[in-house]
Amino acid sequence: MEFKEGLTFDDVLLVPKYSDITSRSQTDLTTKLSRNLSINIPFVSANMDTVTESMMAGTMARAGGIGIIHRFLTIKEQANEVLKVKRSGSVMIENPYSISPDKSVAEAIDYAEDKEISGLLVIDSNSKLIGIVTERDLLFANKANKIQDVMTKDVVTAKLGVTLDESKEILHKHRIEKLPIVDDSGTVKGLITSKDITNNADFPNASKDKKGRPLVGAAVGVKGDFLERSESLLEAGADVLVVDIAHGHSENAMSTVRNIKKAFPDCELIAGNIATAQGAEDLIKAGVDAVKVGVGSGSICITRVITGSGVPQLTAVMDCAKVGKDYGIPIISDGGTRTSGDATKALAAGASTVMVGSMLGGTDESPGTVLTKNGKRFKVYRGMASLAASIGRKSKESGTISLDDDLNDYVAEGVEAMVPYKGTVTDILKQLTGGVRSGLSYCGAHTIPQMQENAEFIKMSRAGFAESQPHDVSLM
Ligand code: RVP
Repeated sequence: MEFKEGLTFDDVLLVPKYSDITSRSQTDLTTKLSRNLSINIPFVSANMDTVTESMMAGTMARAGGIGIIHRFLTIKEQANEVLKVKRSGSVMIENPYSISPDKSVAEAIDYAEDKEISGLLVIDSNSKLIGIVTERDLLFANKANKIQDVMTKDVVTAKLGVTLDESKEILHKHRIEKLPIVDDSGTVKGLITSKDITNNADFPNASKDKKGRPLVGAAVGVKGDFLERSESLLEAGADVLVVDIAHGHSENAMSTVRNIKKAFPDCELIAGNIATAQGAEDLIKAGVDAVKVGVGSGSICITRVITGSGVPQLTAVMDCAKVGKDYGIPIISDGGTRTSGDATKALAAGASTVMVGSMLGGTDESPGTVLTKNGKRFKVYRGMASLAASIGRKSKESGTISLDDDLNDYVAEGVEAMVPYKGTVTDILKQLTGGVRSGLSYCGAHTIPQMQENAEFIKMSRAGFAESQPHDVSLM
């Protein structure tokens, strides 16, 4: 039996090369997420229930990356999360939420809360615009009142084809925040909001689809409802689906990929996780548009402890990237990224993007509440194969968890943990992308593909690793 050597991020450094870069802004982080989809920074937020729902995905896309909505939601809930991302930040919302005039104020408040929006268009039975209700109209209104009694009736509208500049002028002139777009017969065709216009200007690097809407991905499993789920997610506008299974080099994963591709040939499809060249090749042959690499590298993952299986992340990425390059299929390094240096090493080793969990958990945009313990603030961050995540899933499926359920039957491959509360993910992404841009410069590269050509790794000893950390000083 042969032993193969496996290395990970802390085993190596990138050898500095001559660089003509004088400013980080001369570097370009545009990269391929999958065969037909590009993003503007190489970061993807993990499809985990303590990392990515619509808030995280929207922020990731605004910053130039992408988020993958996790799959531990009902199909309707998950599709709704996709829809929320799609509707945030597009210049014109195509099917704005509306309500009929005979509904009550209470119903309008519930509906707006459910959709996380601040106003509703009021339309008659022929879809003609007859009013608008915003937070201001609803705030102190009697909840039993009808919408027609509280709505604003004289609505300022614009015609289909109105330009962005014209819309801004109208919004400013009338001191309003929402501009419904109607056709000649007064039928609603869209909605432009001041928030979306500002978003568009504030986030020039955002990852967008052809219609100018934020990019978003969503995960599906390999059992049960995956085709129905895929259909709903694609209908809601998901730009890419991710077949999510711990052991992606399996018949389960391959057949799921083939079935999704057969049912939805145009669907951009990522699958994983795998950690070997053969795993990558088999998924590529099954039809994927990108391969997600990482077995046991995640911060909350104990697969290697429980099963003894896995490949150190850097070697896994290098092996898979060789195959990816042969087939023209991008590789996503998933798990074990703790610093921008780790991300740079993964990219230099051949990954096109890096999926991140723990670094993005604990932020304002990650699901869950902030907890205080011993005066410090935290958020829960847990493995999707942890006991807590499994209990969460069970109680979601059956509405409750019974004391008779034998939890000892569940062999967890993940742990539940807490990560420090970190504020907004936007700041974290600034640090991550800034670090990677500098990393490119140290490799004498302006782009990620150039860095992959130029990169030279040097293996280091324990002493080399110790020297790489702050040492012989007291940290403040
Ligand atoms: P990290 O960024 O190191 O926190 O790793 C995140 C990754 O860990 C996820 O994208 C996923 O591949 C993996 N993961 C998630 N849950 C579990 C588990 O319970 N074992 N592992």
